[in-house]
Amino acid sequence: MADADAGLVVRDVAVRAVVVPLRRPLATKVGDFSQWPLLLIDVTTEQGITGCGYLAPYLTRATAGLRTVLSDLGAGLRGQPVSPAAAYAGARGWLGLAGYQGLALAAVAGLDIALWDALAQAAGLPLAVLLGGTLAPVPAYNSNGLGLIPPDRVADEALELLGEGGFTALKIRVGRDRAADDIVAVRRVREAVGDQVTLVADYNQGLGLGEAAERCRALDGEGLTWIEEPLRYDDLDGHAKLAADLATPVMLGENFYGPRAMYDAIRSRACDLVMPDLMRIGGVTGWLQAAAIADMTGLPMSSHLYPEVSGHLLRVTPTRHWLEWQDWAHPVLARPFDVRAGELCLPEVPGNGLEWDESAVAHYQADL
Ligand code: SMN
Ligand code: MG
Repeated sequence: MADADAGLVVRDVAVRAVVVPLRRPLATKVGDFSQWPLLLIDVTTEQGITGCGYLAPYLTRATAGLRTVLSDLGAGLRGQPVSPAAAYAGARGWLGLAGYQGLALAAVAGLDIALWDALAQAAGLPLAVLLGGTLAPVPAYNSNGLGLIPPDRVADEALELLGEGGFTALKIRVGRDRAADDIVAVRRVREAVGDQVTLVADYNQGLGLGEAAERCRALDGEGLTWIEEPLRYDDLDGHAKLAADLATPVMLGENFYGPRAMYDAIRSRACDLVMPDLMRIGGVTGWLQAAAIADMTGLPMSSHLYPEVSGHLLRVTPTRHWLEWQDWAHPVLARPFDVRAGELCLPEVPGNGLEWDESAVAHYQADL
């Protein structure tokens, strides 16, 4: 059995760009989003199985660079056995020279997601099951709205968001020009949804340390389950000061570039909770390493974006906490995932369950 593998050999890697509209444009402290660029990644194999994944680089102008790295790394996979571990390790060598974070790691993640999908399809198992878990539903909060809108509109939007899938949890963006408006917004949402609903607040890195202490303290008594990214994401010392000062847990994670960055943040006591982003943490392989770190250090772990694949991964995350639900890729999915009673339902199909709606892909195709 020397060198036995899954019996799949990579034929090619295709990357296509689409830009889809957001049903509900989202204003945040890091930017306003009305459309969402996606890179769709297809790893074809000699055996006829195609592994799929997508990356969401936020900005159309970030897309071309990522696409170039994906194509470069993808070319190196041609003729190789489908082995995410080998591809990840191989990329590490290259990244040691090109830089381990940013677009390079994102590209590694995109290929890793598609390679794991191919493996799971070849095994005839849903990804969560291949990884040793089950398809039990995953508790989710609705993150599809409650951007930086005027406080007099938040109550109606909060109720709408709860109704979109029987949700019991929501995220509200904060960081309005006037601190008092954030408090009013949070209180109006709370009044509208009642005490039983879980509410989390996201500053999207919008504050400086001085004002953060004051503004986070002012929100500390509002019954929030977490306060997310009050400061620039890499200000670990600043976050550690806030985390020590606040009763509300501080959440970081969507900007952890690789599992080691998460480990560093935890060791710095910069956060009480973690929520890696599938792209930035390094795909399925990076996520699994991060999940082990969260387990060893005892931190609850949630997801950021990528609800479809993250849903599978949360099933095998020992300290699983919340799935962040956004339906932003739905316009190009042949089988959008469902949320019922506030839980993500993982489809009973082999692989990660991503499948492109080809006519929609043609419609939204973008020359990026
Ligand atoms: C977020 C995600 C994607 C775009 C803008 C803002 C946000 C989150 O930080 O956590 O959902
Ligand atoms: Mg966030």
